[in-house]
Amino acid sequence: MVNLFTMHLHDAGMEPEDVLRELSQRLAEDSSFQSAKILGCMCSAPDPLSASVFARFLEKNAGDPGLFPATRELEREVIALMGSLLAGERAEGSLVSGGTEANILALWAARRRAGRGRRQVILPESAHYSFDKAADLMDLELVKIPLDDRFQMDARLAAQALSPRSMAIVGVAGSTGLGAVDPIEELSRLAERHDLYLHVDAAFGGFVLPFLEEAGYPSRLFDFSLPGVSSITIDPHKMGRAPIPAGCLLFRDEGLARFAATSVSYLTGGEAEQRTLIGTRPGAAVAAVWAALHRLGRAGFVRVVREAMELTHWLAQEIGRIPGFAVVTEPVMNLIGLRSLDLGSRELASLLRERGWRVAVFEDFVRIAVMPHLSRTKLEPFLESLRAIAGQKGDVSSLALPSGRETAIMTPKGDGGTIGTKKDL
Ligand code: 0PR
Repeated sequence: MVNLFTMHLHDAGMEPEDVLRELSQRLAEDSSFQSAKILGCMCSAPDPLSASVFARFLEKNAGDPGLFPATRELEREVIALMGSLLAGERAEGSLVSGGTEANILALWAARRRAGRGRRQVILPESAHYSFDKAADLMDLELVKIPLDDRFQMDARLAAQALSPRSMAIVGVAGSTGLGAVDPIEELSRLAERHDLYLHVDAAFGGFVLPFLEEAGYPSRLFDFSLPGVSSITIDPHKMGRAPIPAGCLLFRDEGLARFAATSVSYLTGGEAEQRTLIGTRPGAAVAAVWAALHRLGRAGFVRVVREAMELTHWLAQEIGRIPGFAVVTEPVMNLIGLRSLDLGSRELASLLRERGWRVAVFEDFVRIAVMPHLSRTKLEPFLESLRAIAGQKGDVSSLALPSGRETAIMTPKGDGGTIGTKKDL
């Protein structure tokens, strides 16, 4: 282990082969998607073409369209393509670093739209912690709405929570823990009725829901076909097969997108408008997403989703056969909440970790993200590990679940909020 306190730059600079040797040795200690031991992560090994495209266009800066107009053009196409997936023919937006940035940007636009005095955001308890960051940054008041027995935001309670201070509603289409989809149709009606900004976080679900029906599974309405939806987060670096970093925020139309704009006058090309939080952005990510979308095409994404869903249902069924284990709820997309009756989720995760498996840990369950780097052959040994753990712990057959819980153990301390009293707007 290097002593970080005494570290300093190498006097003469190292030889390239020494740099590479050391990096390969050291980074080999990380988990890899190839090992297929990563079970809890919403990212996957990217599409190989998309990855090589990223490496090829490293010097492009999507933050300076005057210098890189062709990159800007590609980005507009990528936005149009993703817009078309989400029924947003007039969608505008930007590629960003990921779901966190997209969600912060959405609430920033919502705040600018609302003007002074309206700072309250209604969102489900299952919302990703990026909204806590956004609230802290912008001094917003979050009102977290409990989930129903299907782990979806209770729309009736959301309606009751509205107040004259409300500025936005957030719905999740593919929750971080279980992939649950909030009742976006009802939220859309609420947003329209009360002139509220409605942001849909489909960071994960955005590349799953549009293909589910064609893949043979039921889907849900969550996109711009619902008139109240103002913006959508959809992350190419999750189910979109693109390398990290690639997130995306789409606005319904130009009018809404302008709430995220900052004008910059001195960049190459003169007066320009930026619609992102960060300035310098990887144009390589734009090219990589363009490559993934074109390479896979609709058929490719349907295949990815169909394979992931088949594997998910198979795994859920196999888990159900192991005494003492169960899935928290019937999978909606390719995420499984795995629960042990007699072990806490942390304990279960650490027993799995001892056997090499990496899962995400929530309060009541561990999450398995059935991503494209997994297959039946690769998951059989995982089931063996579960059977071994079940054998150690003895048989337990029934399962009682507290309803409506999807709380991440690591939820940061935000000032949260309580359900407001019903007030007419
Ligand atoms: N919205 C939802 C619904 C998410 O699940 C996530 C992250 C985000 C927004 C934020 O996305 P970024 O992390 O791209 O900013 N969901 C994953 C999670 O928290 C992120 C992740 C992915 C974490 C891979 C670890 C990992 O190895 O589980």
